[in-house]
Amino acid sequence: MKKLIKKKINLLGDPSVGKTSLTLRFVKDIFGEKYLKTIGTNIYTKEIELDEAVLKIVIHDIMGEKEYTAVQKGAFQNSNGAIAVADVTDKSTLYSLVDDWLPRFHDVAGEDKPVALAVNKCDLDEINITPDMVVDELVGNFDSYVYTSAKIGLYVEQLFKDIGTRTLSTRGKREKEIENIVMEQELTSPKELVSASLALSSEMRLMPYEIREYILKTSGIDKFALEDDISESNALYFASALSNWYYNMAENADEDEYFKYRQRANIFLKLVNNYYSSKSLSP
Ligand code: G3D
Ligand code: MG
Repeated sequence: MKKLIKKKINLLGDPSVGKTSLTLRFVKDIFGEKYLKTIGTNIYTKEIELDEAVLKIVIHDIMGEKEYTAVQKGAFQNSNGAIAVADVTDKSTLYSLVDDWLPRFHDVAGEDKPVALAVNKCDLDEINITPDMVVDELVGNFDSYVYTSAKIGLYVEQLFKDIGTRTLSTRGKREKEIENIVMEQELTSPKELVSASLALSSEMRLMPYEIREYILKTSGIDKFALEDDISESNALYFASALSNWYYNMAENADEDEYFKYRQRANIFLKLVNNYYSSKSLSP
């Protein structure tokens, strides 16, 4: 059975940009039906099926008043991410996100929480927010953007899926950099595979030192004398054992830690793949 992971998402933006319409399109696949103008906060949930888990997103659709109220502040607490909505016919709604909504959200929810920008009502002809303007505001403000229409149901599903999966990638910047460096290296010998695995595992603070030393020992590799004649089977055993350890941890982890462990397990599998493909390319 797939693991159920719950994440809280907020809708941000000025009145009438389409926050409630996007939410209702996504959750109930309806548009324009009579519903009460949002008073306070309305909460909806929907499950998204992913490869590795089922993601249950809890959507908080707040009242569109621009004034910073206690209700808004409360709604942002413990949030995992947000969808920021602008109205494509009205430039001011984009700048209001950058100037007001984002700082308020990050203040309460935390700087590291992802925000996806939806430029909504793209079914209308009056395009006053151009892609150039969006790109100018993008860096440092939004993690992604998409033009949506709640009315005709364009890119609404993708929007929620995008922010949902972004709430799951909690790896730090440094760890991503290390992963990129390691993945770009050619690993043509068993020794290089072991060295790369060691470098990665010491970067991943989730693995206790003793565990790594134990796996090294059982694969018959002495880290302090990384000789050139490490056998291929020992090196593969070591990298796979690290991966298996993380997989087992994931199975027993709570939902916050689950994805971290799965990501790490996958990195070691990628390393093994990298080794096989470098080897097949080298003369
Ligand atoms: P809000 O929750 O951000 O305040 P709403 O916004 O979802 O209540 O939408 C405000 C108005 O914009 C509604 O019109 C709604 O039908 C319209 N709207 C929302 N999304 C779209 C869209 O994608 N395309 C178009 N053309 N209109 C949209 P009314 O007339 O009810 O005020
Ligand atoms: Mg609303």
